[in-house]
Amino acid sequence: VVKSQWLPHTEALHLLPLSPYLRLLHFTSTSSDGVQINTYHTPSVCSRKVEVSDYVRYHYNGTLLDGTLFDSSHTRMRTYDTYVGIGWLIAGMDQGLLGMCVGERRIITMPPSLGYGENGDGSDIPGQASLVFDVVLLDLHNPRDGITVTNQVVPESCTRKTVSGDYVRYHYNGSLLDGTFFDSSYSRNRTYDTYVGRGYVIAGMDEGLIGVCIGERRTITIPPHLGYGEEGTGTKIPGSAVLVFDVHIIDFHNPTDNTEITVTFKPDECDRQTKKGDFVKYHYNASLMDGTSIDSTYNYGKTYNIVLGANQVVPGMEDGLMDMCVGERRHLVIPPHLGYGERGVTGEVPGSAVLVFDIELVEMEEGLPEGYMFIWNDEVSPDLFSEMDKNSDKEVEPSEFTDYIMRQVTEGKGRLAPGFDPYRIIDNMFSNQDRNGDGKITEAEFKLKADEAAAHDEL
Ligand SMILES: [Ca+2]
Ligand SMILES: [Ca+2]
Repeated sequence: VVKSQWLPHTEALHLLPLSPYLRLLHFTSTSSDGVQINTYHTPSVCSRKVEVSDYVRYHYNGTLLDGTLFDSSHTRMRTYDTYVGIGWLIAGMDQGLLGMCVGERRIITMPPSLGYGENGDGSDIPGQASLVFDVVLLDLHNPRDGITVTNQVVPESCTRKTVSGDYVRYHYNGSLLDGTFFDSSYSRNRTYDTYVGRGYVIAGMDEGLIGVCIGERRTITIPPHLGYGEEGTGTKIPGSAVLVFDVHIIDFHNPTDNTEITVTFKPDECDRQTKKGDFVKYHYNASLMDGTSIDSTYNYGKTYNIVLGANQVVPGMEDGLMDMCVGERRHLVIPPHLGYGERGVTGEVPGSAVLVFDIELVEMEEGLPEGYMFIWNDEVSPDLFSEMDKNSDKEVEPSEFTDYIMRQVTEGKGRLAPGFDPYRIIDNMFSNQDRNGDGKITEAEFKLKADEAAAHDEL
């Protein structure tokens, strides 16, 4: 019965030679009582084909054999989303979609027995109608799927891989399975930054970003139940969509990280190692983990000079310059909480960036003990006040005070903290002694201060 109703329609094809899909039907091997499948576009890549119990999203035009359109997902502007092969569809579609690739276009022709049978469906599909569906498959997954990681490019050197709780900065291009682009961090010209494994991102991404190396590239394919589910999100991610993220890991760190110090060159001779308070002169090359250069003292032809422990550089650099010999070279990896933090430096260091410094200690000047800005190398003169009071008017003026201290320094009897403006130090010393702030130090003021200092030393 089915066969006899099928055949007359085949004749009808010859009457409509210009219709493109009908022309294709000429080349179809006819199995007159089954589903006919004509693939007229095959995608270049097909990693997977529709199997029984898969969930698919597709567009279709449904026509009768004479070309009458009875239904189209295109006109509704939304895909048809369904399980395949488990009776959710008319039998002809349940069969006809099997083996299909994402991006494939095929014409599925079915006899009425595999469509809507004797009674048809509503007013559009008459009884005993053979049906022709022109289908393009957009999406495919199985509810049992996990994420898949493909196209991995792992850098040669990878000493560490992300674990849950790490903070990752990465770039991504996001697309649907059919290639439709939906989002890119590159378009915003900044990385996406997040903790991984902590539920801040969709479950599939949380999982796909575990075990990555800095510099690694990978494609993470995420089924909807690990993505945006049946609802989708925004205007670009439809419900039940599989998501494909091409990611590039820029850097990552853990909030518990310390500065990583690798000695790359150690001089044979090293009399003394740097300590807090030392004035150090060093060269550096600064870059990001992806190799982007930030700055280099070599460009300026002069060293960077700081006092260690005086908060003149980021904490990670303070760490990296400690216990170092002159001539020594080090490779430092500084996590953002010991660098420029979440804010970074506008135009130079992105927020939350891990920094890489290659440093070389060129010179050091020993600092003073903590809390001191001036110390005596020799015994203090018992008659300090009158030595300072050059014009013997029983008052020490600023110029007398400054001249005296500078002379002690020049003669090697005393020492000022290195790395600071000596005149500012001396000004502070003077103010300290000038108790009533009248710009002169009297003998009484001087003695009071000396007694306090002595008492302090005893403690
Ligand atoms: Ca005087
Ligand atoms: Ca005074």
